[in-house]
Amino acid sequence: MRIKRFEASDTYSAMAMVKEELGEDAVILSTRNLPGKGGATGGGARIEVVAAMEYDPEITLPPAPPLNKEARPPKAEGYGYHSVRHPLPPAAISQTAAKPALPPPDFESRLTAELSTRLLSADKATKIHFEANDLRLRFANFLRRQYCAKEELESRAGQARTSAEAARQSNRPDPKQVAQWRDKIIEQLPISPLAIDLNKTPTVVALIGPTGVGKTTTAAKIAAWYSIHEGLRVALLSMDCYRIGATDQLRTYARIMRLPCEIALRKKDLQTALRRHQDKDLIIIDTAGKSPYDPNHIRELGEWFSLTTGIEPFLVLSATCKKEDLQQIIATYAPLGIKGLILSKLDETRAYATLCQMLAGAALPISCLCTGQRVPEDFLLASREFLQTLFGQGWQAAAGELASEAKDRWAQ
Ligand SMILES: Nc1nc2c(ncn2[C@@H]2O[C@H](COP(=O)(O)OP(=O)(O)OP(=O)(O)O)[C@@H](O)[C@H]2O)c(=O)[nH]1
Ligand SMILES: [Mg+2]
Repeated sequence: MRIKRFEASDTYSAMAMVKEELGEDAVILSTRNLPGKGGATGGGARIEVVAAMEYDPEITLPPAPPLNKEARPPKAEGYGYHSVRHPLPPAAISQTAAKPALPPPDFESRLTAELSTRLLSADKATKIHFEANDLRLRFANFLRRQYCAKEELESRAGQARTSAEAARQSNRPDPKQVAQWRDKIIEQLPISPLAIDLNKTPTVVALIGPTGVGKTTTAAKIAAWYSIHEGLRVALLSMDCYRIGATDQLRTYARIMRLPCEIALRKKDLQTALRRHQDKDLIIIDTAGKSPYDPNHIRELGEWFSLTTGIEPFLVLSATCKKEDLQQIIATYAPLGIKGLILSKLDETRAYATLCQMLAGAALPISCLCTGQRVPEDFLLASREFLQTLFGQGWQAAAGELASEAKDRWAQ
């Protein structure tokens, strides 16, 4: 709002001055007669008109309204107070102000002090307009502060996000470096494919490990590999009298492959069966799966194996097992003198990195790899090339390799 005082010899002339200066929309705030030189009724009496213009489009509030002397707007004619500048309408704050500066913290107290001083010397009508404009100014200032605070918060949050992302990026190792580390680990994996010493017949291998890891299935796969593929004399032996139907499982495989199969329910049965198959190149013993936390399991297995020399225990580990559990399982079975590891269910996981790391740390040779449920197809003697593909490039690449290899292998 712009307020101005006009003085003329009569009302008509005063109104003409108002219209000329403030335009048709000017509002008359007050009129009064001013005493002339000869007193209130004497000659030379004048008319005073105070008029206001509601909105002056040429005048806008500066971004941060400072109250210091240098930044004050010019004085209006008349009563000697500032023509009050119109605060920016709320909508204009976000549209026109690119980024208004936040007013100084003591802005409002200074504004109040200054306006109070001026109000003391102003008349009633002027006081009302001062107060109205004071309110508008405060409101605009409040909106501006809210806007700035929101802007500031958003920009701080953005900066925090950017720096957190930068920190994450900088902590993340270079993928090329990761691949190099992985290749180094794979190179260092101890690999010793299951081998049958034909000079010392028979070779006796026992498959041990937790429940359901694939011991019986792997026993059948190994039997198939050496009897069908390598043409060796193979016998199967089950020590699993714990689970109903466990022996039937192995017997069924043996029947299909036309291999002898013995069931050892007591320790002396094991000795007798081993003696009976001295003419074989390979005897595969399937054992009962138990929890690695079963305190009697390892002791009992140790007692059975100790009766006969030359039994080579191979620990079957499921690739789906958690790293911590794998470490615990290896530690539990270690007292039996593990000859090698058989990794089963490699097809049932895609998370090979931790498995690979754990195997490198275990320092036990990897002897066989099982890649599915099919007997005999989903089996291969441990091969560094295959593990390089599987651990380095993932399952799809490894499965492609397996498919072409299995075709050649079992077509022979
Ligand atoms: N996907 C997949 N399944 C397998 C693999 N090896 C075995 N299995 C399956 O795992 C399940 C358990 O296999 P078993 O051979 O009975 O396991 P086990 O260790 O003898 O079990 P227990 O004698 O009960 O301790 C069966 O459904 C098998 O078909 C493998 O390499 N991949
Ligand atoms: Mg079994």
